[in-house]
Amino acid sequence: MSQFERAIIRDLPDSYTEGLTPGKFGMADIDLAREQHQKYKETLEKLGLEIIRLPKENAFPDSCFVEDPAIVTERVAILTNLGAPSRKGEAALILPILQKVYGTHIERIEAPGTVEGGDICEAGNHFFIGLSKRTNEEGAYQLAKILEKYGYTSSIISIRSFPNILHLKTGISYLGNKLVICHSQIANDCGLDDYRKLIVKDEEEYASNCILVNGTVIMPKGFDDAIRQVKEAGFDVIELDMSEFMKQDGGLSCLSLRIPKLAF
Ligand code: CIR
Repeated sequence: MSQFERAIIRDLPDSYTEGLTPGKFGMADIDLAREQHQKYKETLEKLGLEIIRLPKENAFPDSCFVEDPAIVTERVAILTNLGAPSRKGEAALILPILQKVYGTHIERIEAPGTVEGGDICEAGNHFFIGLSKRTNEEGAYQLAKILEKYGYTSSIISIRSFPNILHLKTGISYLGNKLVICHSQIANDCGLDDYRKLIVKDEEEYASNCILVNGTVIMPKGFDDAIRQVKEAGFDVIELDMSEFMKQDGGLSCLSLRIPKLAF
């Protein structure tokens, strides 16, 4: 799925800077973050997506990272059970819009299973499920079963030995036609043996998180070698300044749920 019709986004809460972060890149500037979020929204619109914009939720500092409470596909939406205690309530917040878009075509990850959407990398009809500090074995098992029920395949990639990588998609993105862009650490995973790889330099690891939207790859600005590689692979690239999301450990994929044409 790289053709999308709609995207769900959520406005940044006033509490944005209180969200979870290792704090390696300093304190985020919320006004600048809101400007960057606006440009992100405009870019998705420019690429043909209708934006479903949800209001800010100040009680949940990380709630603008809407990718984590749900996984959306053309056949089903899956409500996750987030692994981070401060984010658990975000699933209930996203449910009403999923019900509006997907009707009854919704499945759920149940405790003690935990899954965060950032750990799930869609690659056509296959899904890589990342085992991380936020996604556990039980959650991965439940998700694999749900995906199978809807005709998808899945496999596991563990990122637990890579402390810099929060979610699987922090370290890998799928660009279609069996091509991924990823960290050098993840590139060695045998689950990726059948895939072509663009490997980002260690100092550009943040650029492993990018999104292919209707033929164009949106990438974080300032990661020149990664951007060059993606352009040389034949893609149009739009660069966005993501500095204030990087400070909160978020990337391009986390800021939206991108919905393809539904198959039902
Ligand atoms: C968190 O740690 O949960 C947020 N500060 C960042 C979430 C980023 N989401 C993602 O990579 N899918």
